[in-house]
Amino acid sequence: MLIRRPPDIRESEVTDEGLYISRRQFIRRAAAAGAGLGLAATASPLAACGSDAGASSLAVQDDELTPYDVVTGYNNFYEFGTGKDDPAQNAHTLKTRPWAVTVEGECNKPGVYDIEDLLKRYPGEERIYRLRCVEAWSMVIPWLGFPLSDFINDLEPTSRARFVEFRTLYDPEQMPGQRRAVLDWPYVEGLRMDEAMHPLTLLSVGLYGEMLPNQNGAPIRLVVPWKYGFKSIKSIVSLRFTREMPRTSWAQQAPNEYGFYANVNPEVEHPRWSQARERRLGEFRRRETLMFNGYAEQVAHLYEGMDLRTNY
Ligand SMILES: Nc1nc2c(c(=O)[nH]1)N[C@H]1C(S)=C(S)[C@@H](COP(=O)(O)O)O[C@H]1N2
Ligand SMILES: [Mo]
Repeated sequence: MLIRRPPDIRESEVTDEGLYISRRQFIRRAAAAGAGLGLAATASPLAACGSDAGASSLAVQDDELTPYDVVTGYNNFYEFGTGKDDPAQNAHTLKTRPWAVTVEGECNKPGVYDIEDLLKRYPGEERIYRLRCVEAWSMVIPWLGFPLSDFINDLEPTSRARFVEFRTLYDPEQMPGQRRAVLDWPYVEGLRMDEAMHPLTLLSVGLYGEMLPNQNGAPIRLVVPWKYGFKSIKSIVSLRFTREMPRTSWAQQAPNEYGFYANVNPEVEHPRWSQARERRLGEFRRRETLMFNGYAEQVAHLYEGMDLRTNY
């Protein structure tokens, strides 16, 4: 079955209105797409989300869902350690309730937004996206979430807002990896306003029909499928509209290796390795990495006239 509830999640924990609706919609859409085929169902991104934004053009041959155990067992979440299996081992110390997202900066509706209210106000939908890590592996994940643009529209950014900055929780008690100065904590990411408003950009609250496991960024994280995975910041506690380009964690840590844009680009190599190919987790063969991770038709216009070699 596509819908999987890990045995340690009790029924009482999954009754959030938004997720309940998501799951129902997901089941209906999966059925409508004839996708009751189990984990190997062909994943045409957006095919299951009810969008009419050219779903068929988003399909990539042989895109199969990455198995649940890989999606939740092989992670980058340095707040819980730098090993790929550290987050699954250690992230149980993160308390995801109560949880709120603080909104600040250039907008008319700053404030503290409770996660329960967000889940009620923005019913989730299913989005199957490829996610490609800068370390040259990729996955195909059935996310549950809502467009970031839905939230931003309600926050009424002013005309001065040019960027959105996101922050992860900072709490070394809950996130023991923050006791080591691997990064300048908290983790910070950012998007230009038009990237944030793009219909592909998702605030995700779940995957595989369930609430997000802690290691995947519970209770709410960003998913920007045409950018390297590090842009998809986890466990978000604040969102700030700014005039200036945010100082993002990885661009600050290693500016010659990681830029603000971080668009997936097979033609621009990382200083220490090529970005031309990738390994889909669960497979052995190498795949060609696609421009904008295969979403060029949807997003290339955002970067018209920009030199993507210098704006990496
Ligand atoms: N707060 C935070 N967000 C983060 C990271 C992190 O270390 N801390 N790692 C990023 C990287 S490098 C990747 S590839 C993705 C991985 O997401 P996943 O584990 O859900 O596949 O999360 C991104 N978001
Ligand atoms: Mo990554």
